[in-house]
Amino acid sequence: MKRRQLLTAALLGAAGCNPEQPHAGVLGGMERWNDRAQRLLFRRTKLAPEEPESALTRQEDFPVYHVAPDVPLAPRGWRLEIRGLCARPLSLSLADLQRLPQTGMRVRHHCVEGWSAVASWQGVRVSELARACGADPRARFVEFTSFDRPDSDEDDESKLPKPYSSSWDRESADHPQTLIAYGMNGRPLEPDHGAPVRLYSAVKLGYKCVKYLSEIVYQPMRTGGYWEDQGYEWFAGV
Ligand SMILES: Nc1nc2c(c(=O)[nH]1)N[C@H]1C(S)=C(S)[C@@H](COP(=O)(O)O)O[C@H]1N2
Ligand SMILES: [Mo]
Repeated sequence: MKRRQLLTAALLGAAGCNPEQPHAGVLGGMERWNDRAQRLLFRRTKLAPEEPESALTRQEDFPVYHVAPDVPLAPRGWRLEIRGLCARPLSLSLADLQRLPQTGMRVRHHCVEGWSAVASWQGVRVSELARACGADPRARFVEFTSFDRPDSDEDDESKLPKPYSSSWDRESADHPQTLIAYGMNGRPLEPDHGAPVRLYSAVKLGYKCVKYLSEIVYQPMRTGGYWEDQGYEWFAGV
């Protein structure tokens, strides 16, 4: 087993979760209750602290994660698709995203595996994209999907493992410190960290911040995600 899988197994063991049925039974019920409580407590205007420049982690010391065996590279003609419950579905190139109002923040990243690191991030707010596509208020959830996919010998397209993804509550997605980031530490986002663009937020744990982003879907119901489907907490607020 890889280190990540071992840690996952340890965490699931400690939490008493059954990885086969992460949302079933008493623990599943407790988790849904906990999600609701966290959503109620979450304040969309409360900002996470900005870190001083001196706290920046050296780029080469910022850990790198992807589920694909090699660094995922954007497919030719990559665009970010925005669809679902919205008035004007969008298909945006990197240049299109860079023409939208830019926001920056220098914040600390928190991974459930216990490490944290600081970088500055440049990009466009998800709330800005919600405005641009006319996202419906009935879309209480947003799903972010990547082109980062675990390895498989499967030839049948329909049986391939699902790409890395995560679904969010709309409040957290629309938080002012939730960005579609195309820059890290003032330079174009590198393939290691999710190029061409990634989701990045100061209000969620690392695994909610989908790298190698390909699609944003506004939806009326909550779905899971790569780690969420394996028993990790769904709300995962910082
Ligand atoms: N597509 C994709 N996004 C991902 C992951 C991943 O494996 N694939 N790992 C997540 C986890 S667990 C963390 S902590 C952060 C790590 O971001 P980094 O690789 O830039 O440090 O990305 C998150 N987003
Ligand atoms: Mo993580």
